[in-house]
Parts: sequence; structure tokens; C-alpha cells
Amino acid sequence: MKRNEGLNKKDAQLDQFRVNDQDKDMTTNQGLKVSEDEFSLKAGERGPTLMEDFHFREKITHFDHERIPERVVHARGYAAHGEFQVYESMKEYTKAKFLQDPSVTTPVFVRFSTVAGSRGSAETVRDVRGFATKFYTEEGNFDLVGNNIPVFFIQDAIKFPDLVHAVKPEPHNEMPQAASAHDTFWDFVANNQESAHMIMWHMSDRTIPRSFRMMEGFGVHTFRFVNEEGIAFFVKFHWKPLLGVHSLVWDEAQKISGKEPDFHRRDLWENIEKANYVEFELGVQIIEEKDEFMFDFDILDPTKIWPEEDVPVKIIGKMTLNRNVDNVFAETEQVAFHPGHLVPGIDFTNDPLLQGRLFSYTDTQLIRLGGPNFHELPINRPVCPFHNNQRDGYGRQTINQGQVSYHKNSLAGNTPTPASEVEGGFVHYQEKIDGRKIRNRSESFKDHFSQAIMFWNSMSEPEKKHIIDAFSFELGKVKSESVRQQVVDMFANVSVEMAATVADAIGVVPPQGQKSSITKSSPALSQLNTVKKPDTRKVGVILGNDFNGSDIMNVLHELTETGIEVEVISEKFGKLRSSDGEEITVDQTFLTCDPVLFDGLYIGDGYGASPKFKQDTAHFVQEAFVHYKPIGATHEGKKYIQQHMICSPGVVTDDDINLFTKKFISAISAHRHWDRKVI
Ligand code: HDE
Repeated sequence: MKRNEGLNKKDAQLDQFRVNDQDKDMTTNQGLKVSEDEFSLKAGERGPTLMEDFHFREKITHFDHERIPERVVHARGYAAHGEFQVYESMKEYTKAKFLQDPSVTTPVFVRFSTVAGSRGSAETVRDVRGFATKFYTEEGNFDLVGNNIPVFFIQDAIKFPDLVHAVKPEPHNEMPQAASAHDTFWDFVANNQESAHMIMWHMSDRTIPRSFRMMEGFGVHTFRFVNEEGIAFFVKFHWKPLLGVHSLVWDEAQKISGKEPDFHRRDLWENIEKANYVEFELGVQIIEEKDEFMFDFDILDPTKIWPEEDVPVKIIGKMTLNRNVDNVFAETEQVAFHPGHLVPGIDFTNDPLLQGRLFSYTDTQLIRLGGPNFHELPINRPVCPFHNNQRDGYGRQTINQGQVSYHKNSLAGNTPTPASEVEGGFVHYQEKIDGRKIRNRSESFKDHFSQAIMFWNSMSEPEKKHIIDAFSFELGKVKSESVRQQVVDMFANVSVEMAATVADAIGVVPPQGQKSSITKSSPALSQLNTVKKPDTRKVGVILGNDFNGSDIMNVLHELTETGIEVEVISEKFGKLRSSDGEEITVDQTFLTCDPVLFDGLYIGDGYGASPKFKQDTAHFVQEAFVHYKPIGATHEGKKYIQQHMICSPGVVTDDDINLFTKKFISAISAHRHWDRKVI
């Protein structure tokens, strides 16, 4: 299957199910033309509705059954279609066909999600983000069901229900929604100390991403690559966003939850609609089998990373998300991912978290999608043919022909036939296993703090401050003083200084202890070291009538040319006129938008007269300032800025319009200006 062939195939497959109801006659589901859809059939104009009104009954019954159970975790998600291409053959490590030929394009479907909240919850809550990718390969579907954080809370899948019960709203009052800032979550943390490393990530800026397009993805578990010769390698998967890794600040994230609960999906949807396609590179870390025990952690432990400085991430391909779904329910809601959907050349390891997931994902689809035939839903169908003796069940769509539905048989020539390994049959990696049946965990899984310390050591000063603030917020919401104390005592194992600062903020006893002797850090973990680009940044442009047309239009033109999205904000919708005859359309009013919805602000010109305008501008500037955002100001805007804040990092006010534009674009690329004194 060469370039685009796979894509065309998936598209053609979906096409069979696409229906456009526009300009069509209305019918019942049996195809009968409907003559009236507003009045139920009654015995007389003011009489009772009649049972024989089959159209009414069909319509209401279907409506009554419109909802399916939401995912028990990752209920709120958003997805897009795209394609993947490998940069060079990975033959040396894996025989997976979609990783061999750089000219082959593989269709993909990616669903991003939050974990804890219900399907209608806000999107910028502090939470892990799911990052699940379905590759429709010619050898079957391969699902990489990962998160935006490379480690997990627990080491064994049997503890997953406990973790999820603890983080979900508390059962006696169903509060709080989509938040970990409550007693049961932190009680779980303090009493399950394997969560320490993950909690450091959870308290960091990683859990409040600016956009799905600006976060990393990780397969988390250690998988195996197996090549044609049968040689296996340990592998970890990474997705690296080409726009870099960027976050919101917590105050902003909370405000967005109210102002725009759909913030992340809107960002994804709008950027794809504008052809700002979303790009991630696929990276792999590879460890040879002989090196399995070379590290000071167990490489099968999902609470550990392989530091990139020790095991480099090899970039092997690129995924581009370039098409929005046609229908969110049919595609995003009905897609069924499973870490056990593999292709030859990729295999599992004994990571006990991964092993448990292999059971859970089919089981959950049975309840969610109502039976065993969810693989027949258009979004889940492989692009290659599938044949076996499985039959029947709720919602079966395939019309299997013939009398034989068993193996072995003679009536159908013993078909469908299993394929040997050389014919492409999946053969599990023949790892030698020799052990006793026990419920236990390896000693090598028992160090819970070294990598949590490494994470802390790797953070820049602003990132450390955000972590302390996040702990103080979350634990500040915990009512049990005992739980607060337990958590602070636990995190003294990471940094006594950090724990003492949090203890002080939340009113518990500061822990005693020594500074850790672990000094290792991994610069790759700090978001300060990420790619910084202006592309697709959203800048609000505050403007009024009589603005300086040539200068302002010039600035806006340059910003747009650089790939920055600009939206003109003013008092009223309509057109603004410049003093030199230019016209510009207002995209938002102060009422319909908010400073938290922009990456930066440009305070332009022409608003001197109205006190209300000044008041609204003050609110926008104040918010952008305290959220460390780039602020540019020229003309009247500059006068305003100078009255309120003199010369601060990320505030650009140069008179020379070309110099101004250059400096403002560079300030936008930097994303946030942490060296700004905000208080
Ligand atoms: Fe999941 N997880 N999970 N998970 N997970 C589900 O499957 C589960 C874990 C992840 O967009 C469920 O279809 C267990 C780690 C994503 O549709 C369920 C354990 C990682 C998604 C389930 C884990 C993930 C899910 C709920 C403990 C990162 C959303 C609905 C071992 C590597 C996929 C569903 C989508 C969804 C079980 C832990 C990622 C219940 C038992 C670790 C991205 O089956």
C-alpha cells in the first residue's frame, strides 16, 4: 500500500457510511415518507395521542436511547483524522510494515482527552491528558493509547479502580467535578507512595496544557520492537509536538473553564479548519535486550522514565492531523482504542500495568458500545480485510455467507486459514518465563522517590514555583488536616524545602529532614527548553475608530504573515475606520471574549474618548500582564501602557514600527515572560 492508498481506503470506507440529509425527503427508519413531523396523531384536535402513531413512537424511542455510557475515564475527548509517515526504514528494529517505507502514508485517528471529568466537563482543568492514536495499517490496526505524561500513578493495574475512585467526585456528594483537589485523591496519594513521581508531573505545568497541539504524548509502558530476524528491543514511544510544549497558568486555566469550557476542542477544530495542520514527530527510545538491567531503575516500571540524556529519543516519523470529524458521536465517541491492538513487529513486555490494560479495554467497550461487534463501526474498522469464525451478537452488520463458522473444517477447505509468521501471522515474542505464581511486586519497583527528585531538580525556578503553588492549591482544598500533613511529609522525600513551603501555605507542621543527596537532573523535562515558535498564537488586538491605518495595518499584516492569528477587539461589532481611510472588521467585542482566551495582546490606537473602552482595556491589560503574556502597544495604546507599567519583560512599546513588530513577534514566540515582576 503506497502513498495515500491507505488514506483513500479509510476515506472510501467512511464514505460508505456518510449520509447528507440536506435536500432530502423525510422518511421513517423504514424508508416510509413522512407527511407530518410536528403534530402527533390524536383522537380529535384536543384529544389523546393514539398508540398507532408509529412515527411518533419511533422518533421518541430513538431519542430515548441516544445516550450511551460515557467512558469511565477519559470521558471528555476530542479527535481528528490524519496521516503518519516514517522518515526512514526501522527495519533494523522492527518488522512492522508501516514503519518500513518512507513513501507509505498510514491513516490515523487521534483522540485527546482529560481523564477525571464527565463528558460535559471543562477542558482546562488540572488533569492528565489522554493521547490515543489509531494507526490503520495494512496489517491491521495498531493503537498507541498514551498520555501526555510519561509515567503513571500506580505500578499494577489491579489498583486502577482504587485510583480512579479516589480522583473522581466523592461518592457521598458527587463533588468536585473534574478536579483532583479534594480529600480522597490526596488520601490515596499519601497511602500509595508509588504515585510520588507522577504527582510531581501532575502538579507541574504539564497538566494545564495550552493546547492539545502543544503537548507531548507518551506510550508510557515499555513495549517491544521485534525485527525480521526475531531480535527484540525494549522500546518507549514519544510524540513531540512541532510547536513545542506550552502551558497555561493556573489562574488563567480556571478562568477559561468558565469563559470557554470548550477551549481545547475549539483550538483543535479551528486550527484544522484553517489548515493549520497539527504536527507531531514520533520518537522512540530503544534499549537492547542485553542492557535490560543496566539502569538504576527497572525498565518495566511504569512510574519511571528513561531519561532522554541516557537513552536518546530517536525521531522516526511524523503525524499530521489534517481533517476534522464529520460527526463527533459516530467517530470520536464510538472509537474504541486498545493497547492490545498490535501489528507484527510490536509486542508487549511484562509491565504489570500494561498487562492489566490488555484485559480492560475490550471489557469496557462491551458495556460502552453495547456488544462484541464494535470493531464493525466505521471508525474502528481496519483498512485491511478481516475474516474469522466469530458470529452474531448485538448490532452485527457483516453478512457472513456460507454454512461454515468453525475451525477446523473440511466443508470450506479449512478456511479462513491461520497464517504462519512468514505469511504475516502474529506470533507472540517467545520470552522465556520461569516463576512462581505469586501476588507480589519486584524489589526493583520499590524506589518511589529518586525520579521524583530528578524531576524536581530538572525544573526551572518558575516551574518550581508553579509546582509549589499547585500543591498549595490542591492541598488547600483538602479538609482533613491529617491528609494534608501526610502528603507534606511524603513529599519531604522529594524536597524538604518544597514540602516546608507548602506546609507553611496550608497550615500544617513543616517536615524536618535533610536535602536529598540526589543531584541528577534531566534538562529535557523542563518546558523552558522547548521549541518556541509564534505560529498559530492568538493575539487580541484592541482597536477603536480613527486608528493610524498604515502603521496598524502594517503590524497586523506582519503578524499574520508570521502565522500569528489576530482578532480585532472593540466596543461594538461592525467596521472600524482609520484616520487615513482604512477599514477593519471587528471580530470580538469586550463582551464576547476575554483576555484569558488570547496568547498575547496588542493595544493599538483610536480609543481615547470612551471611559468604558478604557476600563475594558485596563481589564485586558491587567489580566495579560499577570499571566506573563506578551503585550505590544503603539500610538494611544503606548500612552496607556506607559501610565500603568513601565518597561517590563515581554511588554513591547518601540516607536519604530518595524522594530516594534520584530520585537513583538519574538515576545509572542517566547510564550510567557516569567522574569516579569507581577507583584
Ligand atoms: Fe486507560 N482506560 N487504563 N490508561 N486510557 C481507558 O478504555 C485502564 C492507563 C488511556 O480516547 C478505558 O475505552 C486501566 C495508562 C487513554 O478512547 C479503560 C489502566 C494510560 C484512554 C481504561 C489504565 C492510559 C484510556 C476507559 C491501569 C497511558 C482513552 C474507556 C492499568 C499509557 C482512550 C476506554 C480514548 C481509556 C483502563 C491506565 C491511557 C477503562 C485498567 C497507564 C488515552 O478501559
